[in-house]
Amino acid sequence: MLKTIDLRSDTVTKPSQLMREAMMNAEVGDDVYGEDPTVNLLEERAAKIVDKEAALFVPTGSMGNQLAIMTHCERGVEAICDSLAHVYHYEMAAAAMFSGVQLHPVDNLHNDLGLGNLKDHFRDPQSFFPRTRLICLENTLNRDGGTVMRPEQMAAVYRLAQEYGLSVHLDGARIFNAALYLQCDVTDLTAYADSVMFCLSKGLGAPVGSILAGPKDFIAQARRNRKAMGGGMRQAGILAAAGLVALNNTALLIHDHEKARHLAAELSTVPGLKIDLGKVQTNMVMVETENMTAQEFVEKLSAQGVLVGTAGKFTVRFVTHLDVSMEDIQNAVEIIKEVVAYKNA
Ligand code: TLP
Repeated sequence: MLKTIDLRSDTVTKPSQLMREAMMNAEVGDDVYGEDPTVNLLEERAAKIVDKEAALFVPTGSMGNQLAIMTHCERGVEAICDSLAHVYHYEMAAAAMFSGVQLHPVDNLHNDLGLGNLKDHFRDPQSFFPRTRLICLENTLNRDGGTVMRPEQMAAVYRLAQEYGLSVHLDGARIFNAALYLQCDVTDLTAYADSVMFCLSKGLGAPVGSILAGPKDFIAQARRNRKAMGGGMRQAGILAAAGLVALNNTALLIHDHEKARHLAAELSTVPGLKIDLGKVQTNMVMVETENMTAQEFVEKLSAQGVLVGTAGKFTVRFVTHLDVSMEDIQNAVEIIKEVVAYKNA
């Protein structure tokens, strides 16, 4: 039987045996009363890892980002983000829906090109413009193919934000991938944001869960907002236990990066496919299709057991993770070559 090779996202991993055992044995309590020892331990450890005063366990990365926006901003203000940002493209306009916040996308915010113009996007408070209140960064930048933002770039944004009295939130869903690529400590990146969200349920392999970290009073308010959003979980230690195991998986991400590099190198030689190898920095590969649409390519691969996702009309996204081996990647490469050769013939 055809073995499915699922490269749609690093969210598809299934919890390891170790995680399942940790979940089964977790000590739990009612977290809404602050009485779940496993959640408390996860929040304490997570805060330390990103060097923030406090942390909050949330069900999803989206909720973490949205709580950050809700907690940093009053209604009717603007939050600046990269025009490729997850908060802008993939969170169902939640900032508008739940926080009354308008997102203000800026091209190339993540590289030196956009950084030079960032100040021009801050609104003049003397006019009828909405007030600028927050800058959301994303590292790695998903829609750009998992590219990293260097600490110097983050520092430049942070300095400017401080100068203008703005807050900075970091969507660090894959911040450990960024730190690994940059060969720096994760705190060298999180230092340049007031709040940070990171995901346990992506490359780190937990079934559920993300962390929002920041100053104590900010997290206290975010905790109230989480409850208002229906995210106050009870015996959530069952899930936090998997999160604690996931925190030990950061060193494994190196294999995901190797697999992505291998996949990209192989596919870059295939006529009909185009890859910017310079952007293959972490666990994603963006492939441009020349002779068919992304949707057609996805369907043809899916029929052969290789699952991938579209990221544009002619762009397909491949994501490596814990549950695909180098052998799976090699098998996927052979299948892709056949599918493309058939189409080119
Ligand atoms: N990203 C998912 C999809 O939503 C696109 C994926 O498969 O990559 N920030 C970033 C940078 C993300 O990539 C994601 C998930 C989130 C936030 C949201 O996390 P969840 O899915 O837990 O809400």
